[in-house]
Parts: sequence; C-alpha cells; structure tokens
Amino acid sequence: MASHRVEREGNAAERASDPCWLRYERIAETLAEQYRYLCGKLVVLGGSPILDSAREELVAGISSMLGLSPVLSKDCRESPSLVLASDSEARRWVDQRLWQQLDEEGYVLKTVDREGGSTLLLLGKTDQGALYAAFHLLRLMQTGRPIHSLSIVENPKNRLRMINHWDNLDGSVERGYAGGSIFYQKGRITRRLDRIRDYARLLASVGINAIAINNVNVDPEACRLITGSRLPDVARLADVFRSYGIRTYLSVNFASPLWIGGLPTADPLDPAVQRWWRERVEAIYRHIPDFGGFVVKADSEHQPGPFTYNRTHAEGANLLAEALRPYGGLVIWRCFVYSFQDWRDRSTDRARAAYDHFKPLDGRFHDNVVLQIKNGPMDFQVREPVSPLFGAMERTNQMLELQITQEYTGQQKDLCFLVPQWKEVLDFDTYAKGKGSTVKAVVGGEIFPYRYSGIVGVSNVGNDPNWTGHTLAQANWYGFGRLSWNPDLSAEEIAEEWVRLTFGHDPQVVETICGLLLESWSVYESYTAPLGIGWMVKPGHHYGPDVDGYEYSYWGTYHYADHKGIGVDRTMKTGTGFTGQYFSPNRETYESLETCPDELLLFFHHVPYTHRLKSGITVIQHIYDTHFEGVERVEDFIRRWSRLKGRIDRERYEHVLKKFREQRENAREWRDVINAYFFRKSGIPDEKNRPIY
Ligand code: GCW
Repeated sequence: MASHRVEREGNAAERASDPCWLRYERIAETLAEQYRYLCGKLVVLGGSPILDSAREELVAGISSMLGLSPVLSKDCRESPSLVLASDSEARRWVDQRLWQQLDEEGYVLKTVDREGGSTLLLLGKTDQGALYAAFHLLRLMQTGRPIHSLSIVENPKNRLRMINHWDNLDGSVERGYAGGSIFYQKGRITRRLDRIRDYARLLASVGINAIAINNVNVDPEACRLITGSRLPDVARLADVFRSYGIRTYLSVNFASPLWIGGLPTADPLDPAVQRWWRERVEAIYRHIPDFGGFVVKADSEHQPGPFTYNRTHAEGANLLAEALRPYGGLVIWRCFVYSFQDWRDRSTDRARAAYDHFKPLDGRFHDNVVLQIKNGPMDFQVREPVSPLFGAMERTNQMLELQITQEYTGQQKDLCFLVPQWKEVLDFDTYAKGKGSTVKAVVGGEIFPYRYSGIVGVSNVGNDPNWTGHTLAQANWYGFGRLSWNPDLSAEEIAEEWVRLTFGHDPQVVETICGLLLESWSVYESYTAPLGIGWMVKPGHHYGPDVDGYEYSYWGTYHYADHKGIGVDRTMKTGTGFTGQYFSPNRETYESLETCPDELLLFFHHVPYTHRLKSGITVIQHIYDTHFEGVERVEDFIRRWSRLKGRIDRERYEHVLKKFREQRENAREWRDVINAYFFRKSGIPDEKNRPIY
C-alpha cells in the first residue's frame, strides 16, 4: 500500500503560481484590530491530514492578513480563541438540534461568549466540513465581513461537486487554453506536488470534492493509468487531493480489456472481461483506498463502447459498477452519445440523441452509476436550450455537466463569464414533477431520490502561472465551485465576491470588473452565432467565425441557411420532433413560433430572414444590429478597463488590456464575416446602412 502522508514542499512565498482568490492581502488596520481579538489563538481538536490542511490554511491566511501568527493550542478552555473541530470533538459544542441539521460535509461557524471572552467555533460534521468552515471564515475576512457574532450553518446542495480534466499524458489539454497540463509532462506524471497542492487548496476553498484527472478521450497511453506501472504516481496525486477532501477519479477506455488486458473482447457480458475489470479495480484500491471511480465516454466520437457488442449502455455501465461496488466507487457515465450523420439526411437530429439513447434505459442502471448530462442537447454552445434529459429519468442518478473551459465561448482570449448562463440552466424548470422541478432541484436530488447526483465542470486550468490564461477566467472556475456548493447564489453575488477576493475593495475596481463580468456573456453572444443556432466556428479548434465550417460535414451541427431563411425545424409538427422530448408546458412553448423565446428561435425553427422577433425587428436586422453592437460593447470594455489604470497592479492591468484588444479583433472578424455572409445570402441591406462587405 502506498504511503498516504502528504509531502508538503516549499512555503507559500516560494510558490510561483498566482494565488487567485486565496491572496490573503493585508487587511486595513481598524478591521484587522477587530479580527485579531478572535484570531490570536487557534485551538485544533483532533488530528488528520484534512484538519492539518485546515490548520495550515488558517495560520497562513491569518498571518498574512493580520500580521499575526496565531498561537496554536490544544486547550479549548482558553478564550478568546478560534476552535477548529470535527466529528465527536465538534459535537459537544453545539446542541443536538443544530448538529442534526448538518449533512456529512456541512459545517457551523458560531461565535459563543465564554468566561474570558468570545470563541469562534469552526465545526464540521466531518473533517471535510471543518475544512470548509475554515475557508468560509477566511473568505469572510478577505471580504471584510464582521466575524464577532456569527451563526452560520451550511450544507452543500449537491453531493457530487466535481471537476473533469481533459488532460492527456503527453502534457497537452484537449480544449485547454491555459498552457499544458498541471498533471502530466511528456508522458510522466508530475512530481511537482506543490502546484497540485495549491490546486487542491483552491478547489477545496470553493467546495469541490471530486476530480477526474485525465481526458475522457482515453488514448492507449492513458489506458495504462489503471495499471501497476502508473498507479503509484496516480496515488501520489490522490494523496494530495485527499488531504483537501477531494476524491480522485480516472477516465477509462471501455476497450481497455482489449487494449491493455490482452483479451479478445471487451464485451460487458463476457465473464473474462468482468474478471479483468474486477482485478483492475482491486489493484486501484490497493493504491488509492478512497478512489472515487471511473468517468466513461463510450460510443461517442470514436471512443469504443458497448454498442460494438450489441449491448446497451446500461449493460456497459453496470459492468464497471459491479467491479467498483464493493469499494463504494462510482461510474460516471456520460450521455454525450450520438452518431455521425450524412449532412443530406435531414431527419436525423443530434439534439435528440442523448434522450433517445438513455431515456428507454431508465431504471436499468445500478445505483452506483451516475449519468453525466451536458447542459444543452448539443455541445456547450454560447446559447442552447437545456437538455430535455434532466428530470426525464426518475430511477437513474443524474448529474449536470458544464464546460468551464471556454471551448465555444472565447477560449480564454475573449471574456465570457459563464455564471449567468449556468444560472439560467440551473433555474430552468423541467416540469418533470410539476412546477418547481428546476434543474438544480433535479441534480440536487430533491425531485427524485437519487442516491448520487450533483454538478461537474470541465476544467479551465493549465500550467500558465495564472492558471487560466485570461486572468478574469479565474472567475468561471471560482463561480463554478460556488454554484456547485450552492446553486441559489446569484451571479451578482458570486461576481462581487470573486472581484473582492481577487482585486480588493476599491469601489471603482469592484464596480467596473463586476459590470464587465456580468455583461460579458451577452456581449460574446451578440457578435457570434445568432439566436441559438450555434456553431459557425472554425472547424477543429473552434475559435473565430466560419459560418459553413460545419455545414456539410458529418457532425450534425447545421444551420440550413439559404437565400430565404435560416434555422433548424425541431418541431413535432413539421420538424425533427425534438420539442416532444420536453415536459409540458416547455414542449408547447418551444413548438410554437409565437411562444418560443427569441434567443432560441433558430434552434427550434426555420424562419425567413424577414420574420419579426418579439422585439419587433426582423431576424436579419437583429443579426446586423447585434453584431455591430457586439464590437462597440467590446470597445466600451476597453474604455472602462483603461480607467482602472493605477488602481490595480500593473501586471494584471496590462494583461487584461491585451486580452481585450485581442477580443476586439475577434469580435470585428465575427461581425464582418457574419454580416457579410447573411447580406450575401439574403440580399437584404442593413436599415442603418453600415459597412458590410
Ligand atoms: O465539445 C466536444 C469537444 C471535444 C470533447 C467532447 C466531449 C473531450 O470538441 O473535444 O472531447 O466535446 O465532451 O466528449
């Protein structure tokens, strides 16, 4: 068995990477004085790697913010003090009723008056809860909140709060825009555990508790991550994550028994295949006793799967679930399953695929399988309807998959704060069990009694010093974590919190950056593909405009523009019938041209360019207007950002300015390509006579 002691290399000062939202800047003296009263002594009751992490974080944060190193003690009789405790050590500090309100990962922050002064209790039901309590306190202090009379009880709304990495062993990251992988270089697993530890701190600070560390497209080299030659290195990463309450998962290739097992088949019903997976899983748990489980992309975009053997996805997932079950491991099975098609075939609709494949299998998956469903039915476009699969499977665990990495939303060159988009997804009412069956309630396990459910995001980090390429893209990572803990937080709250943690409290800085973040999704949407049609990106890398780039290909992502109109007819009456996959009244809302929301019009309907939107303007004029406005709004971003000169550090100021200039170039390109394309197709001039080429 591997050693589970975590090596703690280097101190904070030696680490080169950007601290992101854990900067712990010195706090203004009047406030610091108040905080010092409670923070002078830190009593940690009990000991474990996770409590050690919490203690270290508190000591580092407090020392840096207050210029005072808290005295460490085990004697809880003294006050004023901070008391950090979990489990039985924590239980005795609060009454039974309060304790019972706590979930496994829940926590309490409570100030109590005692002889000699106040004590601030940081109590977790488990060590993990105590760690989250510590981060919560540090966040309060960093955002300048009072801490002398706290009474906070927090439970996560989602059981699984997961990050998926699309990192490859050669060090590249599929759809990565922030440098190479933080885990792998040239086929080797990193030994730079200091950086991994910082990563784990950042993840834990926003409540992430699960991570899959390799790409769902599993190449032959990555298949070997589950073999003896690689497991010791994987275990070293898992040790670091474990000390921050994060379980490690691996993506596996369904054909592994063939590729690395020497078997003639990967058929899920073959006893030799079943034995092979059992043995692999046993080996994994010898190295990583709390291993989370497998993430699987099967029968999708060249990845093998159960269809090869005429088996269902339930049979495929259950094969792995049975092997993992004795250890409490999970199978996270992706629903991003669709077939390539002939562009001439207008009856096939990729948007239908996930529902068509999985809905009939409801109830046939083991209870340690969780289906991972992308937010939209297509693929992480700037605007899509919500996937109709949410809530459509009562007896099958579900989780929501979001893309933090900005594949189709500006690739961390353009600013696109995705929290407002994710909020719309989470708040969308599926009507699965009548009104109020929102996506967040479904994946939070409130509508159906799912055993496991939650939210997963595809990571946007890489080994760039600032982690995310564009510094402001850190806000997407932060926001994802905060929403996975509590999807009821508003986009405004999250933006402001992040800005204060990352850039401090200068009102002009806070107001400006919050404004830019909150407007950025709408700006990005305005200069790219219009009215929910999606795509129109350059094939392969997906940055920049190419209206017909995917129009005559096998990817199933068409806009069907001709000289009269544009859009995909997905109605039941005359189209592909996709609208019928929704519960009422959503299906009627989308089915009818009158009630279909403008922003999704072209996703559901094929209309003439002269069709009038609810706003009163025609589709073609809307395209022209939004594309001109989009560029102007980016220019406005540059003006507003320029006014922050001298109010934030030069390095980040210049960096973001440069990014905005690149974004302006991209927006211009989009504007001119899209406008020219539709002017040429339709022959209809811009009412305002602006330059179109
Ligand atoms: O959006 C598409 C990406 C692929 C990705 C795939 C998926 C990992 O273009 O790069 O593959 O989605 O989600 O599996």
